[in-house]
Order: sequence, then structure tokens, then C-alpha cells
Amino acid sequence: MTQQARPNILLIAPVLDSLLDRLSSAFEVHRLYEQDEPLAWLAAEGTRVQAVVTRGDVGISNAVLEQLPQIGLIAIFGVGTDAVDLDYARKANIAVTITSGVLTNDVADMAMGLLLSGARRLCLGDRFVREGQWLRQAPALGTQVSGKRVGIVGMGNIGRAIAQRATAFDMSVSYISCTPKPELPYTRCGDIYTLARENDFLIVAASGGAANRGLIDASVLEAMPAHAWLVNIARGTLVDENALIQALQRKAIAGAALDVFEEEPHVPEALIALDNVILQPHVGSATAETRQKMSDVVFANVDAFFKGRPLPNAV
Ligand code: 8YV
Repeated sequence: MTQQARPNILLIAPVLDSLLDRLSSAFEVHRLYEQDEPLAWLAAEGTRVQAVVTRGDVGISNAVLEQLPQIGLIAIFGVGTDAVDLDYARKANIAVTITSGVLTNDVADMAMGLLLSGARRLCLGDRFVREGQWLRQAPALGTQVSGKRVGIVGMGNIGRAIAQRATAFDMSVSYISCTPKPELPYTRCGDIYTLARENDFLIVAASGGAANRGLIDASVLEAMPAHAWLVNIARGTLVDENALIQALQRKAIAGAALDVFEEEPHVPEALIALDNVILQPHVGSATAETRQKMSDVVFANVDAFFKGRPLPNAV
């Protein structure tokens, strides 16, 4: 096959080098994020693009999609589809794939890690030792995790994996979800307020998108007990960040452990200034093993698309 005959794919944001190399060996890869004038590039070259690869947290805007009239696939590196307009894609006959199945455990591990770090003051303890404070005073007490109550917002694959881990810590698990899950041994709450009120830890594991935007708002935070922690490994947009900052400042809740934010990578100074928060740079799925598996899944979907085969991970 000559260079010119190779299918054209557009990369919206950087991915793992190994995935970029693999894609480049099979396809003509254009990197939108490296274009000095992305809009001019799209106007000149957009008609050549047949497939797009993007990240879950980045997605693709409709304005960009409109410049890609030949596109038949959006392959997402991640499981979140909230940054892609699925209605637009459906109407335009564009398939969308995700990296389902491979990142569940890592994200659930991160949720438990955040919960433990917050309750057991791991980051503060680390600072305490490094700053030599231990030589002068006794460390503050944390909050017990084992045997406590955890409420999970969203009972999809990640929610279930979190529940499994919480069960191993002898925690009682309750949840809210769009659909009943009678097969699960956990308590389904009728509403988010009851879930917030009756738990010691509230973990957000639901999908992002318009329907869930601001789900954890001031009134939900108000319903949480003052000793409770909020953990978010889903999307920053699910939590009203200003309301959260106020709740944390007033100590209306004990703390928040967050892997995701409303305007990543920008984290409000007001959050950074607080001691009762744990902040992570959206790394729930960021292990070498999982990112490699995600890369393999993305490649398999792009490859299947160009070979005219069924897409393994279509949404
Ligand atoms: C990734 C994610 O961090 O799966 C998702 O939707 O947000 C994460 O797994 C992201 O897509 C890669 O940057």
C-alpha cells in the first residue's frame, strides 16, 4: 500500500506513544493538537479524515465534526462518552467506540485509594513526616473506614467494582442508579438525598453528560453528615464545584477526595488552599498496564472499522 492510499485518521489529543506508533504504522495519522491553525487545517484537510481517535475527557466538538464529512468512526480512549454528542453521531452515521472493560478495576482501586487517603489522612501524614512535625507533636487522628457506610452514585461496572472492594472492608453499600439491579446484594436508595444523608462516604461513579451535570449540588452536600467524605472518580461536572468549596470551607462535610474537576486541568485555588481535600490529576485509569490495554482496544476498533468488520466496543 502506498502512503497516499492509507486511510486518514485524526488524533484530537495526545495518546500513549505506543498507540501513536501503532496507528502511524497502519494509517495516515494527523494530529490536530499539533496544528498551529487547527481551524484552517480542518477546512483544508478535513474532508480526507475517515476516523477520529480522541480521549474520553476531551471528546470532540460538533464544530470539528462538521468539518469532517467523511468520518465514520470516533474511537474514544476511555469509557466516558460525555464529551461526544452521541445524537449528532447517530444522525450522521458515525460509529462511536469506547475502551470498555479494561479500566474498571483501576478506577475502582483509585476510588478506594482516595477514600482511604482522605479518611486516614495519608497525604497529611506524609507531609507531617517530611516537614519534621513528628519530632515535635503527635499526629492527628483519622477516621475509621472498615465497617462504615458507603453510598455509591451510579452502579455501572465501576460502581460495582467499588462496591466489591468496599465489601471487603466490611462496609455496608447502598447506591442510586437509573435502573434497578435486583441481582446485587446492596441497598438501592430511592433518591440522592437519602443516599447522601445515610452514608459516611459518598462516591460518585456515574456517567457525565448533561443529564447528570451538577447532580451533587449544594442541597445534596447539605444532606451529607458533617463527618462524611465525598469521593469523585467520575466527572468533575457531576459536582457543583463552587458549592463543594463552600461546604468544605464551612466544614459542612469532613472532606473531598477528587480525581476529576469541572475545568481540567484547572483546579480552583480555593480547593488547593484547603487541607481537607485530596487532589489527583484525573489518573483513575492511569496505570501502565491499563493504558496499554486501552491502547490495544482503541487500535482494535480502528482496525476493525477500516477492515469493515464489526466494531468490538461500539456504544
Ligand atoms: C481517561 C476517562 O483518563 O475513561 C474515561 O472516560 O476519563 C479516563 O479513563 C481519559 O479518557 C484519558 O485521558
